[in-house]
Amino acid sequence: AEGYDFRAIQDRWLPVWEQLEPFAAGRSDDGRPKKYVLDMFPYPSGDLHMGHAEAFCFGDVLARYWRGRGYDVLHPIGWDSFGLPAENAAIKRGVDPREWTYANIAQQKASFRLYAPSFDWSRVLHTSDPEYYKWNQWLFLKMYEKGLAYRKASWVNWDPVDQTVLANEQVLADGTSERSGAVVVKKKLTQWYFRITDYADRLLDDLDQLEGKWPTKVLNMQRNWIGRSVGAEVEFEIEGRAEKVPVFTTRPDTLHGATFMVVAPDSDLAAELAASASAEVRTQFQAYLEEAQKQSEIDRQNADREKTGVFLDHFAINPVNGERIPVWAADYVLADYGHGAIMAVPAHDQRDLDFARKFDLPVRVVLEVRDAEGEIVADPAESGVAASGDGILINSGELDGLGKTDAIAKAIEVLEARGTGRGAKTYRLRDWLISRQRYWGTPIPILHGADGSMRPVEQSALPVELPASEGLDLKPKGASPLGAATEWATVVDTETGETLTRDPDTMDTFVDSSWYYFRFLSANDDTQAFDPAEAKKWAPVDQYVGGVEHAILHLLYSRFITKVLHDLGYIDFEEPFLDMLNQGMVLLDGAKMSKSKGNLVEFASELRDHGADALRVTLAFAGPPEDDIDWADVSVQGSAKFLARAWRIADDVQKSGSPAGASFDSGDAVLRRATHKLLADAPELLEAYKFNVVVARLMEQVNVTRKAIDAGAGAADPAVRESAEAIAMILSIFAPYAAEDMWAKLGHEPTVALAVWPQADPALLVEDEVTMVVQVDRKVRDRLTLSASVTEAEAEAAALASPAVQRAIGDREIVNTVVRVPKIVSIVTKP
Ligand code: ANZ
Repeated sequence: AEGYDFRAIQDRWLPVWEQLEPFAAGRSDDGRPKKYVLDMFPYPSGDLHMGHAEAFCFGDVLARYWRGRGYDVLHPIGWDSFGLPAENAAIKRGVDPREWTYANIAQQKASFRLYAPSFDWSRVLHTSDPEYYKWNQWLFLKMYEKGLAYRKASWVNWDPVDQTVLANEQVLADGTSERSGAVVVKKKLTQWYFRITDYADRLLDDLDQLEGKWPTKVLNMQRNWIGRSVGAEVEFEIEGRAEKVPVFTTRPDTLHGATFMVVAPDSDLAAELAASASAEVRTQFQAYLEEAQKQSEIDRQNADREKTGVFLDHFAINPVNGERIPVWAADYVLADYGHGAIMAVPAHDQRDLDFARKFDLPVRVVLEVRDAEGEIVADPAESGVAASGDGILINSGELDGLGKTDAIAKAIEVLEARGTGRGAKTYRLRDWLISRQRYWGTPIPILHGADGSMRPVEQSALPVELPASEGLDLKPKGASPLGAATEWATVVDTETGETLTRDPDTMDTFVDSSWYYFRFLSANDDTQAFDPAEAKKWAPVDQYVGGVEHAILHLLYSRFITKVLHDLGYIDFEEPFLDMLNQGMVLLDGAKMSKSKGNLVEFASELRDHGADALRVTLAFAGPPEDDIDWADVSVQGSAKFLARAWRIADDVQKSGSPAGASFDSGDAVLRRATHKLLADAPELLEAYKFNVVVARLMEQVNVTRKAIDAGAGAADPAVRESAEAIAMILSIFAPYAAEDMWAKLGHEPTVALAVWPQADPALLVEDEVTMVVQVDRKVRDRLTLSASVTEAEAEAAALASPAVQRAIGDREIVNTVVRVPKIVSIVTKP
């Protein structure tokens, strides 16, 4: 057929590529540098959607770009295929979660096939394959050995709809579940944790290395999430209790102002103190605890909430002045932050002040704080406003006269000398709760003895495979459905004859995705999780592409596991993802697309109607990749027209009979300059993620090439072929099919994807020079050689700097200067 026909072109090249497998990484053993370019792997919850189309387009642009620069690129694909949606679909429709999952994967694979990201298909992984999750279990056991995986009973976030435990990270700011939307409540359960808090400092400090490479927003979200606070741990004696109680404070300088102590109602300490209180206090406390447990953590931290609490009938001793202070339980203190107990300093802390005023507790000022005018601020007890700023210590013994910072240091010194406290840090970060009471996940490889003992499953017995779902009730009940698979769950120790029970819980799927980028290096290796030699060659990931919704969870866990693998000696680096691009969202009419809103643009139908190339060019051209794309504002037809124009250039060159392989040192000079400018600029633009600018530059290049052909050079001009080849190579990162067809028309073998881009010729990048005439009082006094793109100011300055011009002006006054760049500067003087 005549003309550009995207369907014919797709049909022509897809089988050729599949035959060639040009994207298998590591095939060239010629010492070329490597790049590991990775898109966050998809969850198989249906077919691919426009969000996938966008993210995988951008990842592929970068992968293809680096190949064009001569790199050996690893660009793998896999599926994050365990998790709740499969299970929920199974419960709703009675299908097997396994069948549902793998059917969706097959559909997504088929869509990817036509969309044609340059994946290395020889390394495909699915986290729900035993070949994959075997290594989750291996990782778990390594961490168990190191004490990094442990079990404890604690208050956990409980999703009453999904009937499962949630990690802190899965509870949204409004206290609802990220998954079901239900209001999350607290429940005390024995669960498995990964000790990520051991790594808090490293996770925080190493973020500095990513500065300028990761989006600032993501770095800050991680910093806030880890939430390091620096201060002191102070030990308070409690009358009638043998052991002292530590509190965490950022303000040890205010110790002399501590007039009461507050413990979290849901802490063990509160329960213990209440137990030895009067019957009346016990009843009050019980009622208060029940009330507190209904509040979300967010509400409890809300400073504006009316303060509530119960006096626990106990007194603590302030270690710096021996003062006897009452101990209260109040829900504004959280059980799992710091030590779950605080020293309350109402004069200098607003929450404590609100509480003191409500319950009539003493307020003692220990810092003289001044306002902006230099006046001492009003007494907090009267004003109701805590004096939280810096000031001079008073009423504080040896701290008197010091400023806040010095007093903090001195207070820590004093505490340490007396053995009643020390400098300390605390973190907002909690240990990672990894057990789930659900079916569709990796079984935890632990066996429980009847006596409550635990033993790890032998490495040689891995994987512990999931039993079939048939016959199991998958409906969430708060206990894992695996417990009911009696045959599976019961193991008899062959040596001792002891009957053991398998741990029935499965792992959080964030465990699966915390190390999958290592598995791609050795996806088919059944002897190890990954080969350290392969990791040395390919890892870390040079370029990661994915949604900002993973800014905390997935990225923090991945960084943690990378550090663990480093400490275990498997790798020699500590950060998994060197550069990161967070793509925006694809919207429609300014709104997020969703099935329920009925405003879904279907990827499959866009792909069918417009083809992969037009879709990809549209996504890349829509704007900076970090910005949202409104599908109502883009023109896929416009992209298709551009592709047809580009393709026709190669078609014209082919028809002109100009030979491939001719040298490019002649031909239309203006066109050659444009081509080389494009070759020079594209890399820098692409590395700065300015994909849209590069598409615009390609459009321009197509236009100037067409102009050159029409203006007489004709399609046989070597400069036209040179331009067409450059267009094909650069266009191939956005529109691989059209570019491949162009490449063939230009007389080359497939595939353009492996053609290394030519270097721009520096001689052709030198800007044109022009001769500028300088007149003084209408007489030509000098001729200057200047850049054609000289500005008016530069031209005027150059003219005035000319000795010949200065001589001609002499000491007369200049009354007028007319500048016409780049031709003439005309100076008029006062006679
Ligand atoms: C005395 C004090 C005096 C405090 C003062 C502050 C100001 P960040 O910065 O968020 O780490 N605190 C400690 N543990 C707590 C818990 N489990 N629940 C609620 N509050 C807790 O906050 C640290 C401060 O928050 C600590 O320093 C403690 O109050 C309180 F003028 O101690 B401070």
